[in-house]
Amino acid sequence: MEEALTTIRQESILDLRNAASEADIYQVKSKYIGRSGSLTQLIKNLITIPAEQRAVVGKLANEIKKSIEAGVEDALKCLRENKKQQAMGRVDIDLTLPGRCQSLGRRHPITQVTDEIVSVFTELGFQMAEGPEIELDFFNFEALNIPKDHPARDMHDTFYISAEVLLRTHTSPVQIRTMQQTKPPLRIICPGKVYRCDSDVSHTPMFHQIEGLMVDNDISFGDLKGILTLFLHRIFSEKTSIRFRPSFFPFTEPSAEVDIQCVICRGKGCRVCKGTGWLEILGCGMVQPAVFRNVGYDPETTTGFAFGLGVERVAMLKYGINDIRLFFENDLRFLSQF
Ligand code: 2NL
Repeated sequence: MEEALTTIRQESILDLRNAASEADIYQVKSKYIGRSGSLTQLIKNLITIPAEQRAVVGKLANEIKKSIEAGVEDALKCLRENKKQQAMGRVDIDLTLPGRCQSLGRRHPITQVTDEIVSVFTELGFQMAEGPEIELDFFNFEALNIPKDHPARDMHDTFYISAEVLLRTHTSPVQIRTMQQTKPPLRIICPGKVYRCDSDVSHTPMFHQIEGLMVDNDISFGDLKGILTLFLHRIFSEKTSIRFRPSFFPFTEPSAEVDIQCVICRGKGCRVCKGTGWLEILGCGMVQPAVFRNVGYDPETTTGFAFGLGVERVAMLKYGINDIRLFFENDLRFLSQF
């Protein structure tokens, strides 16, 4: 029996040494000291040997059992430690490779031009004002001297939500709301998204507009010309010629459209300016007394000028872009040039 024990001890040591996985180790454990393991069986059979030998052999058998248990624990610990080391020292990451370049984001060209325009006016003491894109007919049309049957409504290609609710077609309602809430004097600049049911190379159903309004008791057309000339010289260049042309808007009287010298041909006449040498850039005028009356201002003592421009149009002329849709396709090859 002692011989059998020695064999068990030696073989179990060899088996544990060859065990390559946790499953292997548990198999070795059960082979020797499991319920029907060889050492377990042998211990059960101790009863069959003479009592004087039993004490010695029993002690030896117990020692072997203990050493197999300890061997199994050691083997498991060793295996787990190895796995951890392997995971930490994995060589499938090449630390010498250069890092992946994280490209820096930037503001959309429309946002850049908007910010640039707004900052020219905030430097002149204008305050930025914003308002809702879903508007009431009253703020978008009625208060601006455009009643329901007015032909100017056709030009606006309005998206109606219901008879009285619509997507604003310009940012003028922001100025109406601001005037309703504040007494003059007033200097505000109102950038924002506007909507018109129109779509081709120079029109998108949503575009960006900036309107400005200056109100006090002695504002003249001279103030309008001075401020808008200064503004256009800042956005384009000091050398750009500017002209004011008579025009019509229901909410201003007198009204004008402002042209800049063609940025492409410098006034000689080309395809972009249709041979005229001039490009229309904004609309403006002295605020209609009716508009002041609609917001509760006294039209006898209140004067002011207002103007409106399309941001996409300014950006297209500034950067020589011929298709407005490029701004909305989100192609980074286009957008990252600005
Ligand atoms: C254009 C013309 C313009 C205004 C907008 C305005 C606003 C109020 C009162 C009076 Cl609250 N006028 N805005 C005035 C003249 C022209 O825009 O062609 N925009 C692209």
